[in-house]
Amino acid sequence: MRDLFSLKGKTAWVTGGSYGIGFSIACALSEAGASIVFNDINQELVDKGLASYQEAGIDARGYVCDVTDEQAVSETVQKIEREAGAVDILVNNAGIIKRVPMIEMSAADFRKVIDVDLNAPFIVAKAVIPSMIKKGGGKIINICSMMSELGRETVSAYAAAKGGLKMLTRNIASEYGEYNIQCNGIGPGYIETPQTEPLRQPGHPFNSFIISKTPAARWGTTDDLKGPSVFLASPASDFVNGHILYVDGGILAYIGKQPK
Ligand code: NAP
Ligand code: GCO
Repeated sequence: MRDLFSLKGKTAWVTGGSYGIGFSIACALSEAGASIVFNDINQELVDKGLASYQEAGIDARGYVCDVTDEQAVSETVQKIEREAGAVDILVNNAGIIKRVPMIEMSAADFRKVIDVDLNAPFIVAKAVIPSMIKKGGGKIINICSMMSELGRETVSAYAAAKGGLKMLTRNIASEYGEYNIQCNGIGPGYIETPQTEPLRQPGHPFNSFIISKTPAARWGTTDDLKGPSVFLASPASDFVNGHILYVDGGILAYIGKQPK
């Protein structure tokens, strides 16, 4: 049973893995035996990430790469393959959000969110799949969202991107499953990271709202994503494909706490 969850000898690339959810997932994959590579958008963040990995006892490799830049991604894949070996496990984690009422949002801002949250996972997956096919298989985990299923005010671009990422996940599973590539998604609920910090400010109404919509009656932590990530990255999920695993404390199953 232990071997089912072992990532020994595997190379895992976590995009945007300097901190937040990506960093936590990378630590979990490392604990399961994988070698970790990550990228971030500038050297300062990569250096910050390298220091954090070192502090966690992980000998990670970091690369400066904007995941929306197809040329940069292609060059980074070549560097990773030379220095760390071909990517066995890809976690498309890098993402942004812009919270703006839709009719006030510029088309440029809408496009930027789509570019990072949907186009980039396509670009990076496209870059690593050929080597996965040559190696006889691989694992792709796309970090989706509650907004892959639900909408809410001010997140139109993000919801459109994450809804699209759900279907891109299913399509990669459909198109490359015959090469022993499993492509699944993780849909985190509301997690305590820099991305949600604005929503968690003291007195922000969203905080009590989320608690009322979550059966677990708490915000998630990045630790909550560790087990599901190892599962989807390991042989334990070799017959799981095109699935979005929601790690949301039950939000999607719950109408919300009844007013007393
Ligand atoms: P975060 O704290 O904002 O971290 C996102 C990471 O992605 C950062 O390291 C960021 O670097 C990097 N990144 C952004 N644009 C990039 C680009 N073009 N190229 C390379 N790296 C880039 O976010 P998070 O909360 O950890 O979320 C990580 C993923 O989980 C995202 O896809 C997010 O949509 C998703 N998610 C988050 C939650 C939540 O509640 N937090 C829930 C569901 C899903 P910079 O610092 O330079 O921007
Ligand atoms: C928001 C939040 C959410 C979370 C996450 C939920 O503004 O609604 O940022 O989008 O980040 O995606 O799963």
